[in-house]
Amino acid sequence: MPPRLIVACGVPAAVAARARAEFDARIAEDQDMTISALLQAAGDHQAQAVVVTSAQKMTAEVIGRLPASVRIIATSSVGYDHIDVAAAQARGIAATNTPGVLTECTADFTFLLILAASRRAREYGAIMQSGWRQRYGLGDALGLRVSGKTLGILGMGRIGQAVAARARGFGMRVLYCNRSRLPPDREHGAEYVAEFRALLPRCDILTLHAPAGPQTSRIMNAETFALLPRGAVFVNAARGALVDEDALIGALASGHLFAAGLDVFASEPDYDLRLRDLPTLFLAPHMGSATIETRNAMGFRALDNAAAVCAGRDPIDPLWH
Ligand code: 8YV
Repeated sequence: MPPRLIVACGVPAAVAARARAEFDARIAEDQDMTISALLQAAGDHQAQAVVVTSAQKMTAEVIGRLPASVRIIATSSVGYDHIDVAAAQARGIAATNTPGVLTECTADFTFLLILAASRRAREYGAIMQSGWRQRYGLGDALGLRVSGKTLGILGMGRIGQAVAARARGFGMRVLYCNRSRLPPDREHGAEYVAEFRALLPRCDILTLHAPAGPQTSRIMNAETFALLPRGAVFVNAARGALVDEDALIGALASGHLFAAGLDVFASEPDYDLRLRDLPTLFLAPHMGSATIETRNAMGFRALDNAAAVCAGRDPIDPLWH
């Protein structure tokens, strides 16, 4: 008998096809299942494995209501702040994520945000949408040069390192802040700055790649934005919980920040619409990993984890040991 699986989130067709071929699978149609639909489906199907996305909050309460048949929660994401891992462990339910497979596309997207914010992509797009028709003088609507600038990276995990590698191609000087210094072969020529507050005044551009959690909650706030030099560019493709959005709005509205690029928000999808009204803020709807190749790889990796645990093997990407 193939293992019983719930895919509670919308996945690419290739991932759904593989889930159907290798599991006795129930799969969310176009939309992610609500938590109550997920619990209902898991109970009805006596699921052994549940695949979720970061939009589905697997709190201790939700995990406590999963049927006893469930042996693994496999999230199709690298971030796992939406899963109460201790609660899963307490019930002996494996929890896994998908590290590695989304590193390159998320780093690419970070550069999209850096370039779009610095080079005023949102404003130029709006000008073209409205028909253009009026020449700009050589001194009008100017952006900021990216190449050769100093880039600060908070969080030098896989994605931070991939951003640092790309920054070298732009001739940038890279500084990073991380819980600990990396071995030199993984630093990509970047300079370690142990103190976040010491890093900030040195950044022309700051990008966040740290996980959400108590230590990073609203790490960008009125005080830390003020420590960036006037005219800095700020980018976040990690988690919205790292940013006090009131403080970001203030820093953009006052002109302290030249521009910003956000792929993630404190509240998703119902993000704070005041952000929409800031022309120097380039916005994307949490799409850092959203390429055909990467979303397939993430889904396949979640299925690999589910298959391993259902077959009695260790998970490939365990979140607890
Ligand atoms: C996903 C992400 O798009 O991996 C993560 O942590 O935030 C993104 O890659 C999102 O979580 C959907 O699962």
